[in-house]
Amino acid sequence: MRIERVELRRISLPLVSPFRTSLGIEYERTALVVRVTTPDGEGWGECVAGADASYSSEYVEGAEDVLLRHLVPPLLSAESVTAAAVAPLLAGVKGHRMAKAALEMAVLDAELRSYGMSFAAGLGAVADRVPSGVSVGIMDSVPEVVDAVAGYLAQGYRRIKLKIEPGWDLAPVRAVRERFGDDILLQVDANAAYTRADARHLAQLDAFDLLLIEQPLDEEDLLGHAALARSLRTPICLDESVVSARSAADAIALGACHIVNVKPGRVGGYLEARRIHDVCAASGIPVWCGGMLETGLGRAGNAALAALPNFTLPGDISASDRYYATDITEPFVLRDGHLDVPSGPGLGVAPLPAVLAEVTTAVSELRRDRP
Ligand code: OSB
Ligand code: MG
Repeated sequence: MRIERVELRRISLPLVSPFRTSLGIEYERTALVVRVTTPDGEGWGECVAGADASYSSEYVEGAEDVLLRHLVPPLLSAESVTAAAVAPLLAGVKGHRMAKAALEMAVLDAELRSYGMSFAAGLGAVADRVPSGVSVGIMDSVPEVVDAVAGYLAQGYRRIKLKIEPGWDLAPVRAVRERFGDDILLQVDANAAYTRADARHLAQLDAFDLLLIEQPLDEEDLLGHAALARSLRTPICLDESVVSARSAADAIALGACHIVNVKPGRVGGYLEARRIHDVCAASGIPVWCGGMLETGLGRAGNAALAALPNFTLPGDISASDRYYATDITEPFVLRDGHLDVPSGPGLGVAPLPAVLAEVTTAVSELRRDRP
């Protein structure tokens, strides 16, 4: 495939309710939408880098800058590109995995559309719908979070994840267990808010029969996670620490996790995400698909990924209306606690032009020099 043109659109979408984590509070999602144009069609990608660099070192203007200066030009100079060739072509640029992932996603979408093949079929999906979990932010009071969880369970969500931080952990977890019982699937996510010194405090979570605790410690503290894994009964899951199939294999070898959260943006794209799925499957480590408040574009890709066989836990793949009053694609809806995996060519969804135009705050484009 020859890439003729790459368009980057910065968008800003208001969230239906503020999303607070140990990292900060978000009122809107700022993202970058990538469109690649080939002689036969186009493909869409979404960059999950946030408005600030609190979750990882990447942020939306930084991703835009590295795309325009360093990532898009080699693609436009290449005679022909496939999705599988994108990562090797860009290997000379260190890091910037979220920016690379967005570009690879757009190329993969264009490529699969040209074959009439869906993301699900291209990645190796074995299901046509995936169970839907929901990530519930930190709130001002325990009754408020219990009400929020009640609303999500009434809608049919299959698993609840509570964001935690020091001072907001045992009380919300206890309240949710007391109100909704032992049968609901419940887990917590600390976004690296604790230290090794908190091991005894975190062990108190063992009383609540959680599916897992996600990323309690700093992303670089694999040995700390391994020590914690030995002292807690609750399984440890890594998010921020896993940035590649190699780092997943290392974390598993060190005993730093029992479960892995796979986010395509964090690891450099859907193809590396699939390699992580494979590495984990070979080691008997279950995985689930994380989320970054994606629009319908990223949600479509994530639903396809989550349909692979070793995605055995419900993901942070909620319906569009959990995040946005108006999504930029046809909305994903909850049906019996599940989302349908799109079956059309490529992502199976595309931005609605009028909505995309409305939420766009900046556009830039690069074109091939010669035809
Ligand atoms: O740590 O999983 C996380 C959102 C933004 C950044 C990091 C995380 C999250 C979520 C939300 O938990 C998941 C979602 O519903 O998209
Ligand atoms: Mg997380």
